[in-house]
Amino acid sequence: MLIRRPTALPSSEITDSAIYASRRDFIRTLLLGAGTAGFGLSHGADADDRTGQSLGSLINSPFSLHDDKPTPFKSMTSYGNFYEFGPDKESPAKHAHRLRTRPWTVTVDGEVKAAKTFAIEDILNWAPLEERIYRMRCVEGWSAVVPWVGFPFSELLKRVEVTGNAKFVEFWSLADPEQMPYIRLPLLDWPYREALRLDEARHPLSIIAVGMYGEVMPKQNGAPLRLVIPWKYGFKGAKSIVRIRFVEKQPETTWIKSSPDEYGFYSNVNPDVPHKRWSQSHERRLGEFLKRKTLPFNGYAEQVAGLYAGMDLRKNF
Ligand SMILES: Nc1nc2c(c(=O)[nH]1)N[C@H]1C(S)=C(S)[C@@H](COP(=O)(O)O)O[C@H]1N2
Ligand SMILES: [Mo]
Repeated sequence: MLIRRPTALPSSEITDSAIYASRRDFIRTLLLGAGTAGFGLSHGADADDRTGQSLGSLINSPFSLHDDKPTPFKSMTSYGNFYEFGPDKESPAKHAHRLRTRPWTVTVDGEVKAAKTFAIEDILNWAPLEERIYRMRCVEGWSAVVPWVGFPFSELLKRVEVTGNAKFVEFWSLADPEQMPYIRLPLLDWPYREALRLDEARHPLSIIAVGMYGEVMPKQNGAPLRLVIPWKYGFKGAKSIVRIRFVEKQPETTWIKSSPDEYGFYSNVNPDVPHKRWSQSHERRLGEFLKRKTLPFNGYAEQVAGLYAGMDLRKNF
């Protein structure tokens, strides 16, 4: 997500987006003071922090892409968004070491017959872990190819009984000011919350990721478990999830609450629908120089376009 301070304008990141005309944005950027950095060039202090914890043998997923080469591990761990650890792209790598990932539980409640709380150790045994090489596209214009490790979200649905009222599912991230220093600032409406329509969550491409590059998830990427929805902008993938709630009505999410005219509920990657402040037609892969064309549904149209049949994707952006 992009919250930009005025001095950061000469961004090598997304030239198209370096327009922030409205007074409201200006004030917001002053308040929030986010910075930007060159693509794949700058690395946080703790950048080379492989977790070194293997996840054992992994199943190769038929959903993996093999045409693009994965983004270097170091780029994926040193450049990213995790506002609980600060608004700069380098903040997560600097501060996420403060996150404690054990003990860790995930509570599943809302429109379920009985609420349940699962320990991470059990979740890791739900299903054989798969390697899923996915494209990822951030709403701000950068992209990556990431070998995630995880299992389909639908594994959860085998373990809770959702009621007939459940139409949407919310994902809540941890919000602990002791571990996450920026929770004390009103950068966003904490805890970070995202949501999907239930049929989107059930889609076989939707995964809960517990690792990447064959290893336990680095803290800055959302340890110990996060959501990955490859056809949507990256912000839909809530990190460090502690609560999953099934609900009847379309929920309010963190970014929509922060800026409803800029971030939509669906946020399917769409090169034809610009963000309010910049084009979405192209993207820059982390570690690369030339931009490439952004693909509808981030290249997953064949698999997911049917979920949105008959919907106006400009209105439902
Ligand atoms: N809890 C939480 N989850 C989050 C974010 C965040 O700030 N907090 N940022 C989102 C955004 S904007 C992006 S692009 C991705 C980045 O994931 P990555 O750092 O693994 O690339 O995480 C998403 N999940
Ligand atoms: Mo993002």
